Amino acid sequence: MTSTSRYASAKEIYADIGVDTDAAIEKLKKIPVSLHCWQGDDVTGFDHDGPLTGGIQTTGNYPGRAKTPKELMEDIDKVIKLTPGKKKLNLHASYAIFENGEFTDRNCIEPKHFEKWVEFAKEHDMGLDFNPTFFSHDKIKDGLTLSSPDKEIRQFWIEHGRACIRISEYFAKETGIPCVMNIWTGDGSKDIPADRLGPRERYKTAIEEIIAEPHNPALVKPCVESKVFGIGVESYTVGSSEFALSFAATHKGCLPLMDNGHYHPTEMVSDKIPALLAFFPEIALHITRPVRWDSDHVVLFDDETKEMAKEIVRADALERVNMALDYFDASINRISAWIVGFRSWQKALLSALCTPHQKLKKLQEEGNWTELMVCQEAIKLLPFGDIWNEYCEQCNAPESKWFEEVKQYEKEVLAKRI
Ligand code: RNT
Ligand code: ZN
Repeated sequence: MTSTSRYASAKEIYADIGVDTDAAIEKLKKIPVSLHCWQGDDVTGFDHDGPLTGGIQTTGNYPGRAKTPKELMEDIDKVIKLTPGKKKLNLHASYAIFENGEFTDRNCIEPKHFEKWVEFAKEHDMGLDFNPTFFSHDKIKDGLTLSSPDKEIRQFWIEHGRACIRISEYFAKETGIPCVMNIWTGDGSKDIPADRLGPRERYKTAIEEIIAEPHNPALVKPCVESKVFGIGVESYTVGSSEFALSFAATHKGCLPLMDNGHYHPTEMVSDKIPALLAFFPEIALHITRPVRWDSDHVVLFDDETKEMAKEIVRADALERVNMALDYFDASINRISAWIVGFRSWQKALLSALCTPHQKLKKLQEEGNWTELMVCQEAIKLLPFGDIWNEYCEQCNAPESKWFEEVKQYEKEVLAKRI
């Protein structure tokens, strides 16, 4: 059987349960997912020489890490080419590009330090998202940035946040696509604090000062990302879930960002998505794979990933959820890691778009939990692989070819990097 006839047969099977697979494919082609630039270089960036510090960590030392803007862009080019679907590119402030030995500290960075990225985004017809970088810097004092009791430290980071709002607006104006700007800090403490409220009050005021930087809310969408704990920050996290949610709920234009690695292991972000959609016009996600903790493993086509995509699609909220990937694995070929993760989220979305949600919802509403279970189990064995292959073919990123090309690239490019 050729792939065309396999698709024709699968399409019929889906049509029988009321799913239009052509429409699903067309829809997915238009939904942007933000590709994180930091998988390519282990979250290093270009504005410092020191290690990754501040509550996150990469593990592994697979050869071939991108060390220059040129290398990173080359790698991103590969990932874009070998993945189906519409993209935005997600940058961190630490990826500023300085020319000829020039250096500008984070509180003073300007749009000009990101001109090359804008050019790159335009070439690929992509929007840009942005993140101030509150880690890997010597102005982190006792593990704190925006919540530091030291006014000078706080001020430095507030200025950084404000500079990033200006850069985000520049991105939106240049690309014509709104920029999601996410605020995450690793602020917290290793051991039991004596004051949990003070740092949170300072954090609140500091974020308020950042978002007070004049900007057009239709162009810049500030977010606050919460976290439960980090390595070396086990006892107290300033920007906890309650903090971030309450902040977003009480500050117009500010979105809550949920990273599914940032909760207790039995908490499910798939369940939290519709809870937030009941209150917020828009929310944001960092899609990752936590293995026991916020380990930032490569996203796979696993149950919770599928469940998250289902919640977005069945709530008809693809336009209300800003989806970004966030993982970094340095123990395997980084390009492959990037591609597997991006493709996994695309699979999850397509699979959700090929689910007869109306029919299933009706069964639930009628209280027919028996048939609901039977249907949900039957759906798992539908020939989804044929729909996926058709989508990949249409997007010129066939499943059967990409890994060969990555292996070739490893041989010809990555292995030659020193
Ligand atoms: C860290 C947060 C944060 C970072 C990126 C690099 O735990 O998830 O989003 O991963 O900003
Ligand atoms: Zn995150």
